[in-house]
Amino acid sequence: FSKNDVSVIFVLGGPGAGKGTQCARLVRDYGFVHLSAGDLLREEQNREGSQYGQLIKDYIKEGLIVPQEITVALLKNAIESNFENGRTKFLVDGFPRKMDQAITFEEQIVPSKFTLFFDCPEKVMLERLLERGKTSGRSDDNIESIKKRFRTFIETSMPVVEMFEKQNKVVKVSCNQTVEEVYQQVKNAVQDRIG
Ligand code: UP5
Ligand code: MG
Repeated sequence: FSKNDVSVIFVLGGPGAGKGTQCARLVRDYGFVHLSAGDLLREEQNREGSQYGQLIKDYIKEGLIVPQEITVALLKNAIESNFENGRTKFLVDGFPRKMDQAITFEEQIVPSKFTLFFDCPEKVMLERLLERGKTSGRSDDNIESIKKRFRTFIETSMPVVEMFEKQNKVVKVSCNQTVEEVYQQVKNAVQDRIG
């Protein structure tokens, strides 16, 4: 595929802000392909014969950003195989969360149309993640890992959001409301921009 063949919306926000939940609704109503970078990494971690399994496992538990080569390659492959099946509209969820990834992806794969940014107080995210942790089975849904994820988000990922803001490519959604209320804002943002 080439840059003009596909369109990508980045979906960013802190851990537990509701990115995955809202992406699922957009898939249902607009036919996007949802690519969660975290899900792709967890899949790769569990893939038999993966040379990155242990590395991914360690990074996720520590709330650190996996080296971009791995994540960018997983996203590129996922876009490619979906494109071969005729799919062209993508929600890239939880990526880019470090400056180098943002630049590599937009230069080498495709520039994003815009970023949907979920703004959420840490206290709310913490409650959601601890609640989800009771059943999620995720190795990073525990208080130690969650604190590390929050720190990485502020120190490493927010600068990416700020860069896109300077380019006027961020639509901010306040996510401290019910799933349906948040989705109304999300729909408005997406409809305004994709017609
Ligand atoms: N919930 C959602 N919305 C709600 C609402 N409005 N009201 C009440 N409850 C709401 O939601 C979280 C929980 O909250 C759920 O239980 C939901 O029902 C409830 P969810 O939609 O899952 O939130 P999301 O923002 O997707 O949270 P997630 O935990 O997936 O975010 P992270 O960004 O932390 O996780 P991700 O999977 O993207 O990344 C995990 C790790 O992978 C990273 O920490 C990092 O180590 C690694 N990673 C990389 O290294 N590189 C990457 O590029 C990406 C990830
Ligand atoms: Mg998620």
